Amino acid sequence: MPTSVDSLAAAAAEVLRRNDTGRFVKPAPQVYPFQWNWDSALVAIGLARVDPERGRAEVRSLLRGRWRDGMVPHIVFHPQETDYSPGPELWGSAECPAAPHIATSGITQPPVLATAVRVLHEADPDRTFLEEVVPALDEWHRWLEKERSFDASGLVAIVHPWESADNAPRFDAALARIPPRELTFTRSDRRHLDADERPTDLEYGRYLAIVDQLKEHSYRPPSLREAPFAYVDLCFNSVLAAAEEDLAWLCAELGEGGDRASLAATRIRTALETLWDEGAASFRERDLHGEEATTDTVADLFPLYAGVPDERRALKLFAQTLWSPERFGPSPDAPWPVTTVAKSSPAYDSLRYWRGPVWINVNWFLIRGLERCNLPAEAAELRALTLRLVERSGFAEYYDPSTGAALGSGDFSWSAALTLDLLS
Ligand code: 2M8
Repeated sequence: MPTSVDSLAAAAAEVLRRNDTGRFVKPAPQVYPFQWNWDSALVAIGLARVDPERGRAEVRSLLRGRWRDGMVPHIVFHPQETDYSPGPELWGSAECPAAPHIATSGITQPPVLATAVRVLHEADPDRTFLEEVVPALDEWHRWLEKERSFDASGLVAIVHPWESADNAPRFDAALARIPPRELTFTRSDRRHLDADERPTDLEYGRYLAIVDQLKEHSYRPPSLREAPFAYVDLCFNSVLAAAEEDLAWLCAELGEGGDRASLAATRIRTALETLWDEGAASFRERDLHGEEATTDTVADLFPLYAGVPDERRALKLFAQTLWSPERFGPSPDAPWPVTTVAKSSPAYDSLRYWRGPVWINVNWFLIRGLERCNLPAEAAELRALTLRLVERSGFAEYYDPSTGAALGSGDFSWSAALTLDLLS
């Protein structure tokens, strides 16, 4: 494993080169052979540090999968790869009126893209590129406003766990209401990864049942109340608030009014502020269909990333929640932060995917959030531990908080990309 900053950066850049299909950077060498939405945006943020032109190509490539109504899909099935199930056949996007020519999924993912475009522009200004992509970013954000808001607060709902950290226990109660459908294919993740580190078949059956129901309406449910799953995810909303601000910034660069984006950002941030829970020292999210949401997942801390808490709340959230040894922070038996589920939660599992392990993208969002909320020393501490983890165990998809061992896929693109950003 590389030990110096230079060799760590070189190894990270090499992972991105190896995962580059020529058309897009795949999230991982084998497990994820297509183009995923927030993976590509995070990859572009890393590429901004080493090869901005390639970063711009990544953004263009993702936007090729854009739907006519503005949605940027969660997966673009560029045709040359097939070793992934469920693949394009599950979604049948060709049957949907708004779909593009290229096969895609019918749902979206956290909108990090405007932030990636801003990072690219700050690293290597390119006005022509902004003129090309800013209208598409604006349309996507407008689509979210139109299709996914459910009241005047500006908050939006996701309609499938795949639109966020899919297997997180915060979705368990909502998912329990969905009768699973039978799996009629062999899961490709099982060919590459240990079953203990991935969602169960029962969860997959429910994910597929939601897709079946959404597909009946070409993935545009008549209303969120009628969608089988509708959840006000704090990760998604915080990413959107920051992305709207970044979009407003990009519009200003172009000399255009970014008023809609800037107003949207303020509205979402104000709404997030009201979700603060003083007793829990964190934010609280909710299931739109009224079930009690499972709390104590790392999404509760995401409003930090959007700069929502004032200094007092941010400090309290850090001391009592993010860095608390019983909850998300380092402890003698689990020294690697930040866990994706609080260790005190009965749902905590140090091995399984989004149900406990440490993720580099989550740490990256929180580091930016701590910086933004005026906690630079705390941000530096988390950054140092994150880089130490990567140095020790490589660019894994996720990590065991107790041992620091690599879990999921190796050579994971966003872990490499965000390492480049953290080093810069
Ligand atoms: C994971 O999701 C896919 C389904 O979309 C899967 O489990 O096969 C999630 O971690 C998701 O957030 C991520 O974008 C994707 C690719 O890395 O993998």
